[in-house]
Amino acid sequence: MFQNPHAPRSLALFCKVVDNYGDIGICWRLARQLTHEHGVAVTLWVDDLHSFQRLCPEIRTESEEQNVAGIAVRHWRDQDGVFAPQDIADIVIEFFACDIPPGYIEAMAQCEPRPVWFNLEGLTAEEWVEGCHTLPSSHPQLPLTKHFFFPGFTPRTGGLLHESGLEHERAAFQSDTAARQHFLDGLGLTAEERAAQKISLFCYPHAPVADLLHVWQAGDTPVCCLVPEGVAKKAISAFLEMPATAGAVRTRGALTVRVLPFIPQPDYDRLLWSCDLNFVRGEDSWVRAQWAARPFVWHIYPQDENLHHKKLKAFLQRYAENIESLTSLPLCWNGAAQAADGWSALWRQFNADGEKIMQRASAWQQQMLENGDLTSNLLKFADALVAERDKNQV
Ligand code: TRH
Repeated sequence: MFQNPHAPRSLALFCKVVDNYGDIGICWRLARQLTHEHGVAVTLWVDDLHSFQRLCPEIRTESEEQNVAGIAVRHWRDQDGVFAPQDIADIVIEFFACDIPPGYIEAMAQCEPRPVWFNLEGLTAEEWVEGCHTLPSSHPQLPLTKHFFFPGFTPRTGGLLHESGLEHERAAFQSDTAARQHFLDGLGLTAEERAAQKISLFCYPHAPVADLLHVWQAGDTPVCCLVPEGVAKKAISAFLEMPATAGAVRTRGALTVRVLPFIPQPDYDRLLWSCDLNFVRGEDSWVRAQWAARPFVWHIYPQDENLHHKKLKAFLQRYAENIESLTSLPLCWNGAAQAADGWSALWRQFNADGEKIMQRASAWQQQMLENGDLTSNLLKFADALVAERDKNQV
């Protein structure tokens, strides 16, 4: 097949939205970075345009094909059987082992040279990841090899998604009082709320939110809790004594709870950068909280047989060092331990360790930067596979 040597590399990224926003959140971030920083021609195949639109309001949910921010977005439904070798990208990524259309795979096998094929896996701090990162897996019938690519926290993994300008943007924003005030004003915060201890709250419905709200309400320090619409609905509307819709706000005791609209991804970063503490969940908001270099508490996505508790502990083992409250509060938040002395004592200790926790957040962020960013690491690995493939063909 004739290939124009000057044409940009093409890449197809397949995303199935299993649940919530993390799947498309991560794929959209990866697609933008590949396009904007590496000049790759990306086609993002996604099966749920409605979830996508919440993160990226430009998405038209009725469009089968659209171009957004330089990325070809295709609605992935039942397109099997319609692919030819010329439709196949140079690099193919299936996200979280989603099964890409069999017709696409068959067309991949007919390409000469064959594309590089990755399964981009989910993030975990467990040690086995290092042994599985970049492992090949041969297709049982076709002459194709897929490689596993694991994000991670060590140099022997693929690292974490991190845009090249992110560090500069974050530092500029965090040192610019006027920019922060402008941003928080735009979210409707009053001067009192801006001056309070600001805590963003993003978690799954089973988190013990009511316990924490109670502690903050009864505390001496003014706390402003910023919660996206739809999150912890039951506990939040009970506190507000009204539906937890965007714009709803109420102060009781030392605590003000304010419901925010779901904001675009870049603004969500700014929210994390503006807060003193961030409760985050899943995968993408968890990683963004780490890049914010601010204290955070992770609510892990629940799995059968409490498998997620193992993953949570693996992360805390790397992250918490010897700061006990940095382990005990997240364990209780995730139901992996009991708050034996109550939430008030847990919170008091977490606050008392504030300075150490802040320093740890910065040190960890610096350490993670040293692993390189996932997108560049993935392309480097793709280049190495292509070089090996071409050498074998000579
Ligand atoms: O939404 P999540 O729970 O997503 C996922 C999925 O459940 C997925 O199936 C699972 O595999 C994964 O978690 C572990 O949490 P996450 O990963 O943090 O994704 C949320 C995305 O939404 C992230 O990209 C940040 C973005 N976001 C905004 O853009 N604006 C907002 O206002 C908020 C609250 C989040």
